[in-house]
Amino acid sequence: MQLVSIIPDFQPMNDERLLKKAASLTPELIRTLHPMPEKCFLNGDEISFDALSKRPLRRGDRALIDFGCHMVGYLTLSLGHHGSHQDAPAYIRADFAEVPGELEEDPEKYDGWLSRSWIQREHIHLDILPARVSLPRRYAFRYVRVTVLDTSPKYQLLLKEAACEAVSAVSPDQAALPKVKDDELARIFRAALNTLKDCSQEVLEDGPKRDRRLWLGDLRLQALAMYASFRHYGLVKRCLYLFAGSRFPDGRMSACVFTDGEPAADDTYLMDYALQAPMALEEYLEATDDREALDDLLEPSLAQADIVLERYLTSEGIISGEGAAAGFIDWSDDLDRRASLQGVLIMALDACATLCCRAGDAARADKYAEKARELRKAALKCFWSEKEGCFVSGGQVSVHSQVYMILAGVMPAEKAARAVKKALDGGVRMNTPYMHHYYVTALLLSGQPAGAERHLREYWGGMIAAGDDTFREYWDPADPDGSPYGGRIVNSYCHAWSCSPVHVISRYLS
Ligand code: RAM
Repeated sequence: MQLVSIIPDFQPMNDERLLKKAASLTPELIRTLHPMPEKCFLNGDEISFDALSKRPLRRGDRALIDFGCHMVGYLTLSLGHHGSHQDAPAYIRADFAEVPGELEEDPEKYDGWLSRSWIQREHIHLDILPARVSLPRRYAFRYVRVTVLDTSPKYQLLLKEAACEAVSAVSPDQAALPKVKDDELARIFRAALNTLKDCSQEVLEDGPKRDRRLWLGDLRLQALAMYASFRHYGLVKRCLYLFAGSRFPDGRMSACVFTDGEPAADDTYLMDYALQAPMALEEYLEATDDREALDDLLEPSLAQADIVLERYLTSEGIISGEGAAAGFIDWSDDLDRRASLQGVLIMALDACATLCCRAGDAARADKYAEKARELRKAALKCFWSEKEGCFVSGGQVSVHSQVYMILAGVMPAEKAARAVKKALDGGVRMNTPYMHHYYVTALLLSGQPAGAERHLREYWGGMIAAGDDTFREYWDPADPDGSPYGGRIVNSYCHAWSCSPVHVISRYLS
């Protein structure tokens, strides 16, 4: 499934008042100087940084530096020379990686559908040594590999210092570790917290390596994790205002907003992402009771549900084919999304009803609640299969359909466990931590807490067992190197939607 939407001459509709408020909430980034790395490898052999810094390096040498933890920030290298006079520029390459596997890939061979410009690689000429070189971009990394492409027969290069300044809108000591049962859960919580920290920049980015911007589906899970940890409410509020402040001309919220320079809605609409808006607003208000946000964001958020009701529903009250084509749900080529999207719509309608109650508009709240009831009935009629003992969407059994029917309150509670089991045995599989999060919450909400905990330990714990200290955007334990983009070198290994264990562990497992 490729996600590339191009609408010729697309002009977002901007609300300057909301965007101004969003701008006023831009956080001051906290800058932390990272200590020099201890662990390094020279041409594959372990060596201390101290020893490495004294080793003359020549053409073909590769120094791998492990900073010991994932970070987002800027790198400065101090380089010197050894031997006779520097009679030619030194030429080096720096490859940054969040996980070691990225360094095993050849960027030249990547031929996927996302731009190769995301690959964190720099080529640098050093005309004069010694030199201090600040590398040009902000990087997301734990590992840096410096390859000496050339010096000359007269001199060698010295890599004397590698200093990193990490940036984030939050600091680890602003969040306490909840009381958890054991070390395994503590490790999962810490990695999820690191993930959230490194994605917390001037906006809640989806991934600090890629795409480095706001996505609405990711934002909702980050926000939940934020309320349970760093509590940077201003940053969440800023993101909610950005989505409301730059939209499609017809009022739909974009799946993603570009935030470098003037904020601008992307011309990508994902129905289930837009429907997160009322839910994310309700959760924000539950955490903050922020009246200003309710006043400003109520209408743009309700509009997301109204538009779907008007545009993407059949006369039977089921998501239409056109609607299904505008959904995301999970990275999956095979998935029939209709039942899942129906579930998301019902959840959004429930949130709209709660928002209207908050705003003191009981009549409007009733309308949304009534609509949600209608759509539940329609879903049961259209998707439930007595023969299969589970929900079937477009003739297909998937875990996704069961999960969203549970979350939307369509699944009869006593049937949930069997339906999920049926879908797990041969139904369409889940691929992203995003979907696995909703699976875990569906188990929690359908009286299966032990299964939820087991799954969280197995799935997120599997990434830790693979060596990660932040959680990646895509993880299939059966295919650890898989990618939705046509190459794992562009995958993000510290990804917003994967930080949800912070919320789940704090709320349900501690
Ligand atoms: C990717 C990003 C992002 C996700 C979208 C649907 O580009 O990984 O996190 O929300 O897809």
